[in-house]
Amino acid sequence: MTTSYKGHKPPRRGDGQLPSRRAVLGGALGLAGGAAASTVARAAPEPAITDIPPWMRYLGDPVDAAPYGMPSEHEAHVVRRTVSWLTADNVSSINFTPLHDLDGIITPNGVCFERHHSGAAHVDPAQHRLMINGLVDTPLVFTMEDILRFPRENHVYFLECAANTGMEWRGAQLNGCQYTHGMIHNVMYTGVPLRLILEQAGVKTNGKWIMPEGADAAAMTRSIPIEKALDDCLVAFKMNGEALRVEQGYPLRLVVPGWEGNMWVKWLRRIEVGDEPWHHREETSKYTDLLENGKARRFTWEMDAKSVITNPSPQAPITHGPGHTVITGVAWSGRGTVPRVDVTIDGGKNWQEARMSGPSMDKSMHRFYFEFEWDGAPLLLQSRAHDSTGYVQPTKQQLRDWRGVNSIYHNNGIQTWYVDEDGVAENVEIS
Ligand SMILES: Nc1nc2c(c(=O)[nH]1)N[C@H]1C(S)=C(S)[C@@H](COP(=O)(O)O)O[C@H]1N2
Ligand SMILES: [Mo]
Repeated sequence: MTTSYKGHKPPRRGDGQLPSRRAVLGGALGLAGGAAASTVARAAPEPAITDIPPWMRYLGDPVDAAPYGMPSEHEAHVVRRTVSWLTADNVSSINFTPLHDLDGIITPNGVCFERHHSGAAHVDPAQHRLMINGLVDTPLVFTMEDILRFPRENHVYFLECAANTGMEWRGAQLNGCQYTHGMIHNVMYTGVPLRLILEQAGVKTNGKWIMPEGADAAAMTRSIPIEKALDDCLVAFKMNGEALRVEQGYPLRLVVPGWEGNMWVKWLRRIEVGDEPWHHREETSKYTDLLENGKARRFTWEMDAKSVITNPSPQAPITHGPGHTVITGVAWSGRGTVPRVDVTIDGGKNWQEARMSGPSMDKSMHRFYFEFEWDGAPLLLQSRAHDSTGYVQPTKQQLRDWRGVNSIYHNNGIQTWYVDEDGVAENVEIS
């Protein structure tokens, strides 16, 4: 099988953060497959199973060895990573979720990506307060103990930074789904509906917007319409059953389901009610899309449907050679569920429906799988999400036709991985 693609060998697992050449493929790949179903096992007997391993010869750790459990030492590579040239300092910074090392739909707390404008604040919950002020009948202040006396709810939601995949607007750049798509996490939140807290203070009839404020040195603020605040926003204190991590806003964060991550104010200390948006920095100079005609898209809150193949991908090559191969990835939509994801192995000539697996919840991540017989020829892998509103994930070129290339936000275009004969994957685009 031939292709016009000429590239270098991309870095192997673990060092994928080097920007790859902006590879563009003009080539045509035929459809792989057709091979007879192969066995995925090896012939018995084998010493690794017939010999007694060291860990069967001695007693294991006592139950008090790890009061707070950590992953196996063999999983030490499953970590958040930074991109050195992207983040000059590590305080106003970003790191990335290792999507290629995860499965299912829940992001473990220790690897949820972090985005801080002024570092992660260490807040004493005993001294922490949440104030509701502005256009309300009674300005109120709540302690953490007060918050825990409201009825609480549990919901699984994804949080995606609007800048996720932002480095790819002009062409394929970062070599790994951790770097191209890892500004997302998906956890179960326990929290109080913001509506109940606002109702206690009594929103005045001219109260049309809220402005949440963080207790970090950035004092992060955003304007959110009151309709959203009263609909499904949560004031959350737990993630995946345990207290929020410091990095995620301990002890209190705002959850704004389906909307861009910047609005999910961490270390939440104050919510002001107003009659118009505040036009703060994060909704004027940042988190807006400058179009070709000089106008900017603003208040683009909802995250459009998106998907990415996490395995194989540049940090997770196919190592087993040709034969039965499992492709997997994640999909999400800020407008609902993702009932369908299509996968192509030939750069979009033929699409096949992937198998969705796991709970399908509104504004949560979804997991898909696609199993096939790999004939060992190069692959051009893509996935395409369809959300519950009928919206279909666009190509990157469609996005550029609509919005130009000035923005770094809201890039939900279809991702392509080129996989060579050795199973090594690289971030490319198809022209
Ligand atoms: N107080 C405060 N809240 C904040 C931020 C911040 O810097 N300070 N960063 C925002 C941005 S830009 C994003 S994408 C999300 C990131 O949430 P995470 O750190 O849990 O991934 O938090 C948002 N909330
Ligand atoms: Mo963000």
